[in-house]
Parts: sequence; structure tokens; C-alpha cells
Amino acid sequence: MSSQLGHAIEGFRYCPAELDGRDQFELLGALRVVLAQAPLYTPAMPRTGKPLSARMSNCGSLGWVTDKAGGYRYQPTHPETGRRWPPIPSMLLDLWSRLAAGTPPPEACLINYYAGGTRMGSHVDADEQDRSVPVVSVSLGDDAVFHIGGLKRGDPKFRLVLHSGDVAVLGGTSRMAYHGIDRILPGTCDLLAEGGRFNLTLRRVMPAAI
Ligand code: MD6
Ligand code: FE
Repeated sequence: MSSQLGHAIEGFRYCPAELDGRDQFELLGALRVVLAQAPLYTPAMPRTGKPLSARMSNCGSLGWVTDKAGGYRYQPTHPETGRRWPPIPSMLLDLWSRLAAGTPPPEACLINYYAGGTRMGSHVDADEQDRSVPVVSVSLGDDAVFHIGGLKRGDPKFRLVLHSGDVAVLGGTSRMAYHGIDRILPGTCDLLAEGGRFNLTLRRVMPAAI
């Protein structure tokens, strides 16, 4: 599956079970600490103010946010508490060093929480100034049906199920490919007491100083 995808979309890497059960538990602990300082909030679409279905937070020096008035952007503070985002847990920085070796470190880790029945429409991650560096994403909790297409919205899509502990890397051409989450498969994982799924995406936002 991943090699077929690799041919269709250069630079896409699917790393199944990159984190084992212990790692997932440890990462979840670090995530709970982050969320105690930077609670999940409900983001809204630019202009319409329509709420997104996933709830979000961030860690790192910059976080991705969206609301009706300000639209999509990165900022150093939580939109509701006004406080700086907590640091990115070291486990995630280690993962970045393994999977995006030789690139400048990520400033941002977007945290998405999907309750059962929520989704993420097809989108391109395009709000980063430096889009030459991959985006690395980690799944925790229930399985999710992920799709990835091409550079145009209408291009054919491939689908794969992301499990807890899986990592997806969008580098190369795939960095600008449309992708999203069709649905969450409730009750497929018992890592999260509350059910549902977290997805953590690590991004380089600003070009590295030379
Ligand atoms: C998700 N993932 O897995 C949504 N973006 O919940 C993304 O939007 C994503 O998995 C950039 C790179 C990898 C991803
Ligand atoms: Fe994305």
C-alpha cells in the first residue's frame, strides 16, 4: 500500500506502529500535561465563523489557530487563555529527528481531537512560510480513515486507516497534496478513556536562519 502511494505521491511516508504501546502511553501522558496548560478549544472557519468539527490546541513556540475575524494563522499564544503555548514534548522532538532528519526543528505542534462522528475536510497545509520541510503526524486513539490525493482537489484519492501509534510524513511533492480524515472508527482503541482520537502534527513554520 505505502509503496503504491509512494509512486503516486512522491514523498509520502506511512510508518505503521512507529510508537509501541508504551510509547503511546508515555506520549499521552505528556499530551495531558500540555492540554492542562493549553486546553482544547473549538476553532472557527475564516469569514463564516462556522465551527470546525475537530477541537484543537497546540504546543511549541507557534501554534496554528483559526477564527472568524483572523482566519488561518500561526501565533505564539492560545486564543482563549492568551498564554504562550507549552513546549513540544521531547518524545515528539525525538520522533522528528528520526523521521525528518537533517531539517530545522519544528516550531509548531497542532493537536487535533476528534470525538466519534467528527471529520477533517480535504485541505493542504499551506500556512507555513517554509513548505520545503515535511509535516510529521502522529495518531493516538481510535482508528481514522485518512485520505490523500494530489496537488489538485479533484485528483484521485488513496485511503488508508491510521491506527494509534502510526505516523504519516508528508514530504516532497506530497507536502502540498490534499488530504483529510473521512471518519473516526469508534471503539477501535482503548488508549483514551474518553474515546476518540488525537492527531499531533509537527510543522516547521519559518525558514531557518542561515
Ligand atoms: C489527521 N492530518 O490525521 C489530519 N496534515 O487527523 C493532517 O491533516 C495532516 O496527517 C499534514 C501532514 C500529515 C497529516
Ligand atoms: Fe493536514
